[in-house]
Amino acid sequence: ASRFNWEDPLLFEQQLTEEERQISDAARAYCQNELQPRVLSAYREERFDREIMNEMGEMGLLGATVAEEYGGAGLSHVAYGLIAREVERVDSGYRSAMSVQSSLVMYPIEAYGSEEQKRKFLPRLASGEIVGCFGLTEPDHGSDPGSMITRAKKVDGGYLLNGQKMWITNSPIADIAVVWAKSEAHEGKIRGFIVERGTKGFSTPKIEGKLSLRASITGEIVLDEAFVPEENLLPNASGLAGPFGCLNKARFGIAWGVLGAAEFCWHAARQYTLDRKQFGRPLAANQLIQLKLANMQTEITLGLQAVLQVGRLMDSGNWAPEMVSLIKRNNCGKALEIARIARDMHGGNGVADEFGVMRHMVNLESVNTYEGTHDVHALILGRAQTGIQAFC
Ligand code: TGC
Ligand code: FAD
Repeated sequence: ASRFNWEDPLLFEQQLTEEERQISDAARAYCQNELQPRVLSAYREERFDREIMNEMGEMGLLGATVAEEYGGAGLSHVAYGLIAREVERVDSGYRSAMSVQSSLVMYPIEAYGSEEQKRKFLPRLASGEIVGCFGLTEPDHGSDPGSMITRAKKVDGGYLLNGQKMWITNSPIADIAVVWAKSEAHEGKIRGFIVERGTKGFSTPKIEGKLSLRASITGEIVLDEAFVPEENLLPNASGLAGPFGCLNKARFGIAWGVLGAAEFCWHAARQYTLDRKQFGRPLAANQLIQLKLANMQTEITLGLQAVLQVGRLMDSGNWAPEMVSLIKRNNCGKALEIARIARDMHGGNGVADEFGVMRHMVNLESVNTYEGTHDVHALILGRAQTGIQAFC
């Protein structure tokens, strides 16, 4: 029998532990049985079903790497990546909701928070009882968050926050927001604040009309003299390294996730071109079609080897942020290209939402932009190999 498996050419599955395979299978079953049937109408209606967070919580998919004593699953980075891949096989928007909760809200509270903050927020975030969001980007400061305007002013018992955050995943439904602001009391350094829903002067208007990630909810965060008590300041993060520490984790998950979206598109293109006949034979009988399928197979296979290697390095503590830039950038770019080609291979049907490929394609436009654009990650890698900073 041939050792070659077209779906898994370099035997990725064999490189996983038994536990990792079980986690991946359980995540896949939930995503295919519970998320896949909802996504078409959610996308059409630009709707995020809030109960998905509770379901993911029940499945242990929120805060996969967070310690069990705080309600997390205490899993490896590889396991977190495998979960992201399964969620994003259905939709990048659902993976966004999961990533933000896990990497951008639970992670900073676990890594930078006080013991009280961890006990107060993490178990409820892990179960999906409460939802969080992460406010770094501002209307005028996206790629360059270090120039943010949002300020924290020291007052009796806490801080008054003023400013605006833009393009914030989950913000309209969030119960808490991890907001990054320059704090006057800390020499103007960037600090993280947990802002709770119900705070006077804190509002989260929804951004309407997205043509991408329509099954994910996105909004602003408006802070108008919003009072945050001293106990909601994250004590152990100061400077841009605070938010970037969270972004490393989220970008890592994205690098895995987009491969799930790409695999969906590849498999769909393969099946479609096997089934559809033109000129009296299957489309898949044409050299041009087979070349495209071979390219998809190759890029996804190499991408999986890369994320697995970075995951193992993260789990053993031997990683660097530039490795994450490399896989985030390349996998997003390749996944987007694969989705565009898969859309093309579906012909007219490719523009119908029922086929899923164009939904993935337009979703991946956002994923290629958020968490550091494709080009910003090139500049991070360019700096690391030349020693010259090109972006300012
Ligand atoms: P730079 O001088 O490079 O660094 C400033 C300080 O930060 C530290 N640092 C890092 N620490 C840990 N991990 C990293 N990856 C780090 N990168 C930088 C650095 O050591 C330094 O620390 P210190 O102590 O010396 O002050 O800062 P810069 O302002 O020159 O940075 C430029 C650049 C382009 C690298 C950076 O600003 C960047 O990455 N921009 C992209 C912004 C971004 O990714 N935004 C994401 C917003 S969140 C989001 O999109 C969520 S979408 C979620 C979803 O729905 O899934
Ligand atoms: P800009 O920084 O204005 O970039 C515009 C273009 O210029 C890009 O092509 C970029 O690569 C290029 N560019 C920028 N600087 C340079 C340079 N120096 N040299 C060459 N080219 C350059 N942010 C959050 O904080 N939290 C969230 O939860 C969140 N969720 C998001 C959800 C969605 C759906 C989207 C679309 C965005 C989200 N973001 C979030 C914001 C996201 O991180 C930013 O959009 C991203 O960092 C880019 O910033 P920008 O949009 O201001 O683009």
